[in-house]
Amino acid sequence: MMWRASVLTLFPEMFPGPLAHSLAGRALREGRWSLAAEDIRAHGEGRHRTVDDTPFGGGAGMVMRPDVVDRAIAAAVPEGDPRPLIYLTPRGRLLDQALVRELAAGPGVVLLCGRYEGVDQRVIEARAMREVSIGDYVLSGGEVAALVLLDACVRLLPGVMGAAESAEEESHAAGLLEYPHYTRPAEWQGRAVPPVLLSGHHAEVARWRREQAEAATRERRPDLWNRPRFGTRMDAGCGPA
Ligand code: 6GU
Repeated sequence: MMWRASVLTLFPEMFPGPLAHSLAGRALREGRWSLAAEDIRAHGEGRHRTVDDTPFGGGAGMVMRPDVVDRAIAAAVPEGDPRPLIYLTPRGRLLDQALVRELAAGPGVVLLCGRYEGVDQRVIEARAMREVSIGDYVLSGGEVAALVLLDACVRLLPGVMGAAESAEEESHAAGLLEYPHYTRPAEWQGRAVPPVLLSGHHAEVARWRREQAEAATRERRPDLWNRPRFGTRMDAGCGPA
């Protein structure tokens, strides 16, 4: 079965957007995944197709109505659809490569993009949505976050990516940042490529890359560096049975 994505949004014209290009776009044309955008506005209330209202308890901004959002979901998702329903919100759990792998391995996703101050919490609970954030900063809506999540999932689908990128994936999955990359010319604006990369000593190249990856991770991402990493001698016997 094809991996299927449905996106509920007030801005359906933002999809597929960048996902029509490059790797994801080719995979979309090849039928390795599908994308459907559902316009939440089509399920709005009254002649003006109202989708939002002022927050109970007061405060700034507008909140998307639960009845409107629920109708949009009902229109986009048949009864018994096995796909997880994900609400993209800065209140959600952080998206990481483990969640990306889990979602890519399943039947697809249904993504709800909020605008304004957010979505009425009752429809989030009633539909048992998973709340997901892509990072600790605030976007103007969930659409760009949905594009990020889809890009990360689609590149893992069978047949989408080449062998080179597959190998690269393993570095980050192992909890390390990538080593730096170099290509021709061997000298550029007085800057030489690290000589070990021109030496032809494969074991030394591998050791140098490992050291570079570890140094970058230690300096830039102490949160990753201080996390238990499997496949290192330090944690021998501490991994899953
Ligand atoms: Cl999922 N939505 C919005 N609006 N802002 C975000 C986000 C999501 N993730 C990080 N910032």
